[in-house]
Amino acid sequence: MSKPPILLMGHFYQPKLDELEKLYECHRLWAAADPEALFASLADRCQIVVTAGGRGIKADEMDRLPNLKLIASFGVGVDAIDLEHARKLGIAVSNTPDVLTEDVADMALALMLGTIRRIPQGDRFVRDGRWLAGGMPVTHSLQKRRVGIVGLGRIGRAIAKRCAAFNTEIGYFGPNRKSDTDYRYFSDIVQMGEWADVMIAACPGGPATFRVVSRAALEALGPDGVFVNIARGSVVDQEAMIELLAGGGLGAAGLDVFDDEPNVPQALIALDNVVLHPHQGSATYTTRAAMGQLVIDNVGAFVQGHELPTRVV
Ligand code: 8YV
Repeated sequence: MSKPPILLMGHFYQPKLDELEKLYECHRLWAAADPEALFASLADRCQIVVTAGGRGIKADEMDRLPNLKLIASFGVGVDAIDLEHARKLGIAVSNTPDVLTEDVADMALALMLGTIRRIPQGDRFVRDGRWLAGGMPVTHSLQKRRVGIVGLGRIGRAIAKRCAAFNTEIGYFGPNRKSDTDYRYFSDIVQMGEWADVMIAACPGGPATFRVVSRAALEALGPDGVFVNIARGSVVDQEAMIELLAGGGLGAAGLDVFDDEPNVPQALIALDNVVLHPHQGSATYTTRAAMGQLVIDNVGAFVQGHELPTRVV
């Protein structure tokens, strides 16, 4: 039996990509000498696209594959996929939730602690030999601070659980109050900024959360405030954030995600009060393998006519 064709639009965890390539006739868009010709050659027979969270798939790309029936994405966030268009065309979309929650939450805590206790700056201090001339300046503490989480979904809750172990008070902002927690709810992010010492963005990206962490929210967080982002660059007003960090209006930031990755503005790189990380929240062997397996499972379920294990649309 011939292998079903798949258009691979974004690279993902190599060992699982290798497995997928053994099972299907895979075409790597990023390696194609002529991407247009590849789309054209697959147009009448390709039902499956596998993409990565950051790459997604645009409406016009879906249009070029008139037989497309499944978009299996490697990642929980589906903000780079035009979901409305997929819905309209009756194309199913799957993602990789749950398996990455704990690692992403760990990354939020690592960034929060690393930013407040200035761990990378300390590393540079030792490497540069500056310790020999005297001790590193003292830092702020996380103890007894207030942490406001933007988005109390799966990842937000995993972050809150960890924050509780660090003796912090926990609040959250989101569209709805959750009936099953006692964490302090804010329906207004600026009010949460006024209350919080640390704000952690953990909400999905996309139009509903675009720039939800506004200039006003960051100003409310204030000169001693710390902003952590493990969500998407789009959820924060990056320009305002850089201005406030540079001018002392915001204390510090720990960032795993950015607008227009992997292009990080020089103005942000130049700052000493930021910890920067190259979108690695889910990037551990175990989690990436589990995410890749979910992609394979969703594709397999589609081919066999079964319900998708993690369907979004
Ligand atoms: C991945 C992510 O890095 O799951 C997500 O939404 O942002 C990350 O886990 C990304 O999707 C891989 O492309």
